[in-house]
Amino acid sequence: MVEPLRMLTREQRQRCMEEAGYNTFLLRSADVYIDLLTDSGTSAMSDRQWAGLMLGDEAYAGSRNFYNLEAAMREVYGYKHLIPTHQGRAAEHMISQLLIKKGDSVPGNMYFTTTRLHQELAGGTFVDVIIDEAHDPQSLHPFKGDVDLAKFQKLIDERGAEKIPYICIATAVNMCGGQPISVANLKEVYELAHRHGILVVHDMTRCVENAYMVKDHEPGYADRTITEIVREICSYTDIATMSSKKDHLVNIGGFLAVNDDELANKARNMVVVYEGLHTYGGMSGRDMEALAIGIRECVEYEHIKARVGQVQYLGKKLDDEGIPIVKPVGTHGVFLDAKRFLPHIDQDLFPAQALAAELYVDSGVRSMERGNVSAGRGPDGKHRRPALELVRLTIPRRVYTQAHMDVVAESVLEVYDNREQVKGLEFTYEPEYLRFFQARFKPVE
Ligand code: P61
Repeated sequence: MVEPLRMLTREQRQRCMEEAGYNTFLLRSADVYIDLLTDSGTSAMSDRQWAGLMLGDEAYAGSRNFYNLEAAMREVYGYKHLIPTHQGRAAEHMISQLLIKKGDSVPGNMYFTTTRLHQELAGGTFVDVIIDEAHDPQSLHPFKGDVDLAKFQKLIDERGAEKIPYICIATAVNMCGGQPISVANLKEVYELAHRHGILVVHDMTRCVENAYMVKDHEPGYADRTITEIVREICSYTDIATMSSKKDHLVNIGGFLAVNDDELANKARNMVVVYEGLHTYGGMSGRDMEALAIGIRECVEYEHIKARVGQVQYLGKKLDDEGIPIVKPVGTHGVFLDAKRFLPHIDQDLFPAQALAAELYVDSGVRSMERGNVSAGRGPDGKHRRPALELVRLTIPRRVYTQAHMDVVAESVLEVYDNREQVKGLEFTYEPEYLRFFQARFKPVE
């Protein structure tokens, strides 16, 4: 399938950006030339997946597509039970409500927006236990997703294990650039957690991408298949939340996976309240079929190599030109370092937000802020001012060509050359939850 692209003039894009309140989430997609907002639900499905859509069994209960999905999940990831959901945050909501009590601490290898919000809404407090290198865009550590075991141990000593229901481990950590966790580190995390009766919840949204990096960089894994590595990663975790809109190459879908029978029953009891019956959880039968096929396709080596290779291509191009980016380049996008790109803009005037807006005005390329706006306000009511102030150029899977990447790189260079002219932004509307999605801004004169 092809889709015509429309190229607006610079003046038209300037007007679109003003109307969107300087927030790329509020642009209309018809006004975007190359859409690197996200890799979530934006990948292209294969011929096999489209064929799967024709096999939808839309029975209310017990659809055969559900059983195909369950079998595919067990084959690739190895968890025992699958509770389907319409997307990842629904699984996060359920597991947070089921396991977190008011006053609990929930450690994790860097926050993710929706994950942390659901932990907070359940009464918990997120505690960052990722290694310091993850917060440094210039550190070349190959596994910036690793947990600092001393930080985790300190939290256990200070709070007591009974106040820590689980540690949340993301693979291919989104907020620091799509950075992998090593299998060796994860195994140690699992052993430490289990010595204290703490569960390990795996945000496996981009686990396959993480497995590819393990194969490429971690000693001892070069000859293992992607599926073998994914299975080993999952074996050091107890529960998984999944947004299938990423690795699984579908436009919508997700699930919660658990090994414990009793917890599975509780989650099934909850899914009927919020999502739908436990054999569809918000997805249609045809969605589940395309998803089952996507699970098997995404672990094919040629696919994942090409996917990560395209991201690395854009990263290298920008790095060669001296553009400040997060290094090493991760797996789902290239992240511009707005603090070094726009050093003249204070972080409370949202340099990454301003940079994403400027890039769109320059060329129609849509990206996403991942900095002070995304981080939100802390308990003291102040902007969190995270160490990482980034703009994410996220690459959908199987959609764009290398030529598109070249256009993106050209535009970034152009904006870099004129960076002194970019101004900071201030809020004109700030929503209470996940403010970055719907916030509006105006330039500060
Ligand atoms: C994304 F700006 N990610 O990266 P759902 N865990 C992880 C995700 O990456 C993720 C979810 C859980 C998106 C969409 C999105 O702040 C934002 O299926 C590691 O989106 O519910 C989603 O899965 C949630 C964009 C989400 C954002 C939150 O573009």
